[in-house]
Amino acid sequence: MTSDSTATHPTALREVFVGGPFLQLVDPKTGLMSDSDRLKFHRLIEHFEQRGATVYNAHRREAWGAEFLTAPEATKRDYLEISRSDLFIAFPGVPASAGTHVEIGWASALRKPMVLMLEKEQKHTFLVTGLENQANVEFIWFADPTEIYAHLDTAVERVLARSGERTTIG
Ligand code: 5HM
Repeated sequence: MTSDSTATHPTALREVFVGGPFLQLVDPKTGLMSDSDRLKFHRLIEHFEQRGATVYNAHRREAWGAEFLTAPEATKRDYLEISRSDLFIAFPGVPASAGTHVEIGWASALRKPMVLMLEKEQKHTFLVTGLENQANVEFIWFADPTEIYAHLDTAVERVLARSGERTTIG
């Protein structure tokens, strides 16, 4: 018998950054994201927090639209949080989220293990779908966000196992 809490989750994840479309999901009338969009991020955040990780996520930090930071403050915090994270995970978004694509560029250059969740049968930019040979990334393709969870832990394990290996970017 072992008291090692990592026994059931062999990979220790300390800090995780969760990114994805934000501005386009904020309803101009209410100034807030819808409940279903919040739930999509909330479930992902919870998944990693239940595994003991500290999760950085702007949507929650900025109260789902109610407490937007200034652009310079959000940019600074996101860059610092991605820099310190062991894992970057994001929805690039359909339509593409401009901010998330900037973050994917940062995470690639910082050589962060990345998991990107892409929507099946939708258009995604070549510079994301072509990232596989350039950066440490796993893609999860989904039609419905609930499908993500069957593949998530395996994708995370794979990128973490490869971290430290040389990639073209960085
Ligand atoms: O361009 P868009 O809003 O979709 O960019 C979303 C990404 O930018 C998120 O992953 C989030 O980390 C960051 N972001 C932020 O931190 C975006 C906005 C609004 O554009 C914000 N804070 N207020």
